Amino acid sequence: MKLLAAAAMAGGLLMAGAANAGTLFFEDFSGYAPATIAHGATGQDAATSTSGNSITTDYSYRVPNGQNHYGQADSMYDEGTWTIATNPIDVHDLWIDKPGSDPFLLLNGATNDANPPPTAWESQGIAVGPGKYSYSYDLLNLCCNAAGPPGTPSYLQLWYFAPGNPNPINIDSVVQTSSAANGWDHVSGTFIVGQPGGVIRLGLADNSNVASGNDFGVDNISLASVPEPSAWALMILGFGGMGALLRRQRRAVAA
Ligand SMILES: [Ca+2]
Ligand SMILES: [Ca+2]
Repeated sequence: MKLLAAAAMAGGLLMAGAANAGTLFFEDFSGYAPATIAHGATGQDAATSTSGNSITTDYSYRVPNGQNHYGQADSMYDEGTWTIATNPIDVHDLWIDKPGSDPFLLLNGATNDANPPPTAWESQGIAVGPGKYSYSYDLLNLCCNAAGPPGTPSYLQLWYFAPGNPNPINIDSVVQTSSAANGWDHVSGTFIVGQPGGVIRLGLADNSNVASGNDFGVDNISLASVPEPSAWALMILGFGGMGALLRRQRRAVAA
């Protein structure tokens, strides 16, 4: 019976370990209604989706309604603008024509080279404990403007805020040098949150101050916890305990 109790406890620990390993945040930009987003607001825009996720940004919102030429009210020719749409050419006639029905975040990177640069996208607060986390997102080059410098590098920065620290902590930097707009790049990595954990926010900025070639599509932003080695050790011990119990039971039946 003692062994049974030990196996049950190991099983419980196994369950706890599995529950900790999971997605904490996911944004696919499918739950936002353009009509509810303040139109033309300059800086500090905010929007909430039906999923409960929210966006804050220093960029200015544009309605994805097909006005895609310079001088039209809702085109994204202005630097530092954002929208959620399914086809980039609907808001900028030099951007790629990518017919589809999956909405994603479109950013015309700001040329403001303030340090830190203006926030292009930032999530709501996400409560976390200390530990290791993984993130990933999909990145699409919307450009390229034939009049821009060939191969202009563009940078997107992902960051988080640690408790009590007003300064963003950078967790990745992505450089895009492609002058041809093609498929999605999948970007991923891990980072550590120290004691005592707290509330973090994920964000994106454009670190390039060149107007042509800093235009991005972003989708499927994800944050997940990564089990610690100690958690894995407990899970392996749990499997070992279950194995020992099964072996003992088999011997008991044979006898
Ligand atoms: Ca999407
Ligand atoms: Ca641009």
